[in-house]
Amino acid sequence: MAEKTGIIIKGVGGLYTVLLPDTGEYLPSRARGIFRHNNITPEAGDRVSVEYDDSKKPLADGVINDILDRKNVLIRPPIANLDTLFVVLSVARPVTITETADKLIAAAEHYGAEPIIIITKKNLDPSEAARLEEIYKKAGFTVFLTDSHDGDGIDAVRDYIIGTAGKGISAFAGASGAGKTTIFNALFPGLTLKTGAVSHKTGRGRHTTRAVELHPLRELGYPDSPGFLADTPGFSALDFLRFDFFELDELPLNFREFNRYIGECKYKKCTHLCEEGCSIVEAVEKGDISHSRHDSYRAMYAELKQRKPWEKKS
Ligand SMILES: Nc1nc2c(ncn2[C@@H]2O[C@H](COP(=O)(O)OP(=O)(O)OP(=O)(O)O)[C@@H](O)[C@H]2O)c(=O)[nH]1
Ligand SMILES: [Mg+2]
Ligand SMILES: [Zn+2]
Repeated sequence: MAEKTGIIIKGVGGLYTVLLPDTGEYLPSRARGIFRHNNITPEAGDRVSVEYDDSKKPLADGVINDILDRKNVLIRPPIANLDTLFVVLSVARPVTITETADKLIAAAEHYGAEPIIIITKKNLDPSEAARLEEIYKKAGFTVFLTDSHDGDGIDAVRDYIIGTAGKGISAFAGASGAGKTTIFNALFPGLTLKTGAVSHKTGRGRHTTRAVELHPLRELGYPDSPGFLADTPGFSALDFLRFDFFELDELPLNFREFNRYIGECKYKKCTHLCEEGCSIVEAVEKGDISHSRHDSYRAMYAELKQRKPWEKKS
C-alpha cells in the first residue's frame, strides 16, 4: 500500500479522479465515510491524501483519507483552492444579466479568487460588447473581449492563463450557453470538449457541461506550467435568484470600486443605497461608478437584508 498527496481533478457521484503529481497518474478514488458524516464534500481542486495499492496497474480503488488545508471552497461553481475565476459573459444568446454576473464576481471577491472578465461572442453584438467592457473596466477588472468562432482575442487570454494564472487553479464560470467550453477548446487546439447549441426558442444554454473538471496545463501543451484550468457547468437564472454567500455588512467590501469611498460618507452607518451625502452615490452620479454595478449592489442588498436569522450561516 502507498499513501500520497494528490489533487482532485473531477468528482462525479462520489467517484473522484485524483492526479498524483509526481508520476502524472490518475487514481480513481472514493472518499472515506467520515467526510459525509461531518458534512464535508471533497471538491475538484482539493489537495488530498490518498491511500492505494501501488502494485495494481492501472491504479484503482484509492481512498481519500484527508483533505489538506483549503484556501477556499466555492459553492457555485463547486471548486476548492481557486485562485482565478474567469467570468464568461456572452453579449448574446444568452444575453448577459449583469446582476447575475455581479453576484458571481462578488462571491469570487469574498472567497479571495481574482475575478477576470471575458466578454465573448463579441461579433454577435459589438456595441453590447463595448457596453459590458466599459462597465467592468471602470470597476477595475482585467477585461478580455473575445469571439471563439472568429478567434478574436483568444491569444491574449491564453497568454494571461499561461503567464499570470498558470501557477494556480483557474476556472471558467458563467451562464449555461455563454461559451465556456467553446473558448476552452479554442484556447487549446487538440482539446475537443463537448459543447452544445443554445436553444432557439428560449435563447438559453442546455447545460452541456455536467461536472467541474480540472485540466493540467502541463497536458495542454505547457510542460512548464504547474497550474490547472477548469471548465464548469453553467448557471441557470435560478441559481443566483437569491444571494446568500456572505453577510450584509460584507457586501460593500466585495464591490472593489467602492473601497476607496468607504468611510467618506456623511453618515457612519451609510448603506450606500441612496442617502444624501453618500460618497458612493455621488460617484455614481458623477459617472465614476457605473449605474449597472450600483443597481446590482442595491438588488443584492435587498436580498441579503431580507434573509431570516435562521437562514444565516453560523
Ligand atoms: N457566434 C458565437 N457563438 C459562440 C461563441 N462561443 C460559443 N458559441 C456558441 O454558443 C453555444 C454554447 O457554447 P458552449 O461552449 O457549449 O457553452 P457553455 O458555456 O460551455 O455552456 P454549458 O456547458 O451549458 O454551461 C454553442 O453553440 C457555441 O458554438 C462565440 O464566440 N461566437
Ligand atoms: Mg460547457
Ligand atoms: Zn454611502
